[in-house]
This record gives sequence, structure tokens and C-alpha cells, in this order.
Amino acid sequence: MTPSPAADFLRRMLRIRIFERKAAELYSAGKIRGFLHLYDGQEAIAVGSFRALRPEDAVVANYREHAHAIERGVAPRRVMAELLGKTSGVSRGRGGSMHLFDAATHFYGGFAIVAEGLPVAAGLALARRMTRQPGLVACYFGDGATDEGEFHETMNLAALWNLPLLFLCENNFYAMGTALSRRQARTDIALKAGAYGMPAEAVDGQDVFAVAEATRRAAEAVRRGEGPRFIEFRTYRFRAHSMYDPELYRSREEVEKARVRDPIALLAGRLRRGGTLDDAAYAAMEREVEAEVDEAANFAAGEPVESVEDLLKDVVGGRPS
Ligand SMILES: Cc1ncc(C[n+]2csc(CCOP(=O)(O)OP(=O)(O)O)c2C)c(N)n1
Ligand SMILES: [Mg+2]
Repeated sequence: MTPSPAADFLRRMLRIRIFERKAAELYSAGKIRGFLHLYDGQEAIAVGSFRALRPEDAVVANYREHAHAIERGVAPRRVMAELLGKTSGVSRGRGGSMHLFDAATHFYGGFAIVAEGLPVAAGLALARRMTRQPGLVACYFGDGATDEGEFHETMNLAALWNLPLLFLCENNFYAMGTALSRRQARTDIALKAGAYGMPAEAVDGQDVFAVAEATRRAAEAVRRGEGPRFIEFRTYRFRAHSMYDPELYRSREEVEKARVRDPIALLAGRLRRGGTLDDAAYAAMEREVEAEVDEAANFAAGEPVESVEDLLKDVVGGRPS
């Protein structure tokens, strides 16, 4: 039986939440090194928006991108192996959490520098146009990226050159510990994109259906050759910025208040009220997803790390391969 679109959305969001819960556990156990940024609270954006994308489209994201890679079709076990620095990881264990990359699914990163993905996405879109390749480029970034000059430069060129670009801003109202209202004189991000002559709208990022519908409409316009579109998804991150963040910049009450609009609980509640989900079905779904995540973690744990002799392979000035 094929699951209903709503049940599929719910399962996908749960998979991301549980995948990252496992990643946090492995991080605390010292198995994952470096930085780890989790997506709790924002799942509806990756899950809803990816329904509008086609296999030929390219995707660019930032460092909070585990969900985007998985939704794009990268196997969770290859993402988990990457987090653990294993050679079977999606970036051969050399990128880690912030640098997932998979050319086969046109998933071009994973960028650690804020706003770095924007000009890359514009370049990919321009290349597609010049080589007459089909498909659009979906560019995901946070509200923090809109603080940067690169954001404005990219908006300008994308609009000027009518590029096939879908800008998907995940506005969780914080860039590390600084709230949007403490950084920007004008906090309406969609308005800024509109200033470049690009159709732009703000959408509830906690409602997976609203995300899916807005992205579908915007993607269709881009595919018709109408140039770039911009969506600002208003959302909230429930966890700290990264695993290192003591969260001194916001109150516990503020986070608890935002949790009332947990995208997973919102959808589950809707399905329960509609009579298509009960406790037993939800628990069964959770168990299945947990098993899938455990399988990915066990696979990753058993994989080898790169040998010391190979560490400089493919590094400029390193050992020739
Ligand atoms: C150019 C640059 N400046 C500063 C940093 C440090 N930094 C890392 S994440 C981040 C916050 C970005 O916030 P946002 O784009 O809203 O994404 P979010 O973490 O909220 O998902 C900053 C300032 C960086 N990585 N790159
Ligand atoms: Mg942010």
C-alpha cells in the first residue's frame, strides 16, 4: 500500500528528527568530531519543499544540511558515515557534518561559510542556462546569510540575468546567538528580495503542507522561465545553534513557547483529528524509523576511517593518487 502524502510527510520528518537525535548521542559519546548543527524544529521545510524538486534540479544548502541531503535521496547510512568521518561517507569522510556533497543526486553542499552557497547556486544556474541543461537550482540558507553582502549581490545578478533559481530562506530568527531584530534594521526578509524585482513571499515554515504548496508554485514559475523566486520560511530551531552553544541569548520560556508549533506534532495532531492516525500507528512509525536509523548508525560504526598514508591523497601539494 502506498502511504498517503500526509503520512509520508510525517514519516520523513520523524526520520530526520530521530536521525539527528542519534547524531547528538554519538556526538556526546565523542564518536562525531568537529561541529554538529541540528535541524530540530525546521523539518517541515526540507520535507515539504523537496516534493517540488525533480531529479535534474541542483541543490545547495548550508551547514545545517543533514535533512536536505537525506531528502534529496542520499542514503542515511552514507550521511551517518560522513558524520563519523568514515571513508564510505558521502564525502568520503573528509567533509563531516558541514560538507555533505553528492554529485550523483546534484547535491552540491554543505557550506560552512555563511552565505557561501548563494553565489555558487547562481553560478550553477548560469551554467545550466549556458549549457542548455534542464532543471532549476534550489538554494537553502538561513536568515544569517541575508546579513551578508553576498546575499544582495546574488539577488541582484539572479534577477538581472533571469536565472532559474529558487531561493529558500530558512528564517529561524537567529544567527548563532544574535536575534534577527538585533542585526537588521528591517526584519522582513521577503521584502528585501522583492526589492530586486523578484516575486517573494513569507510562508509558515512549521506547516509542511504550506511549505510544499508554496514551493510547488514557485518552482513551477521558475521552470516556466519566469526567473528567480524567493520564499522566506518562518521557523524556529528548538536546539542550540551547535553542540557547543550554552544558549545564553534566549530564555527557556521562549523556546517552550515555540515548541508548541513543533512541525511534527502539528501534523500528527491534524492526522489524529482527521481519524487517520492513532497512538498505535504513530508508535509503529517511530519504531520503524528508529530501526532504520539504528541500521545507519551500525553500518557507519563498522566502516573504516581513512588510512594515515592516504590522508594527503587528493590534497593540492599532497601525495599524488
Ligand atoms: C562568513 C561567516 N561569518 C561568520 C560565521 C560564523 N557563523 C557560523 S553559523 C552562523 C550563523 C548563521 O545563521 P543563519 O544563517 O541564520 O543559519 P542558522 O544557523 O540559523 O541555521 C555564523 C555567524 C561563518 N561561518 N561564516
Ligand atoms: Mg538563522
